Amino acid sequence: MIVKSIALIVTIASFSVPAAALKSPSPGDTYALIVTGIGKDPEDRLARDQIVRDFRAYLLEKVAVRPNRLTVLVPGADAAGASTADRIAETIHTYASAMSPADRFVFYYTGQANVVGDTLRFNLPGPDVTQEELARWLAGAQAGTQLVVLDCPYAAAAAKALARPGRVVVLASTEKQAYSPRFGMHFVPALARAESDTNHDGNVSVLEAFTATAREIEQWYQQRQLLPTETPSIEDNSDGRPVERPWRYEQDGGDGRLAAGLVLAWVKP
Ligand SMILES: [Ca+2]
Ligand SMILES: [Ca+2]
Repeated sequence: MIVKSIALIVTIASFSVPAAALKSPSPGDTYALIVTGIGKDPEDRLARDQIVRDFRAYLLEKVAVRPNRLTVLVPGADAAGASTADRIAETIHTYASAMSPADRFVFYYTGQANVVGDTLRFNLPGPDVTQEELARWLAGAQAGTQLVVLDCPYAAAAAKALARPGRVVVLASTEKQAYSPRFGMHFVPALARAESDTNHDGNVSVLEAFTATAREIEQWYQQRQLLPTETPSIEDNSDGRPVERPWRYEQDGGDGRLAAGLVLAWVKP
């Protein structure tokens, strides 16, 4: 009886896939959590708010994430929408309990962070969250494809803690870089822009968006004759060591292959 019920549900589910999902590069569902940390600098805060708005719009409109599978947590919101440790843990737990290996999970952190010892701490309202706590919460997510973006200072300090098979970890700065990075201001628009599709296969992979971002950041600092205070990297082969030039994965044999295959949305419908 139970077996029959499950079979029926599976049959119904397979016939009720919405049109938007058929266009998705992934057969499963996408879940996403965007978290903004606290920031003291008003200009930086405005920039991060814009990144969050743009990434949210991209996920809803281009990736066709269902609204009940997308959560944005920000400082200063009411209890349910606040970026506290408890709400982050709860949201990941709620999504994780609904996920299957065919699904995808996107986690994006933008805001301040610091390092104590070797541990990255995300600066949030209330207690900070450590890299170990985040890794432990994310470990419950069964989604076979995961994208974790740490758009914060010292990001690469968390590479080892967050590395895991099937997970692309995008890091905006090295473990020594203390300044708030520009990363998301380039990466989020690059994901949504058709011109980022440099191999002309009709989609923008995470690697293509990252490559465009790394070049734009390099140019931004060069044009202002400033020494770059941020060097982004990717860890996606689960050894915990990120590389700064993942577009060379075929020559170098390091990270980049998984990011090259990770496409959140087609550029052309
Ligand atoms: Ca492409
Ligand atoms: Ca690696």
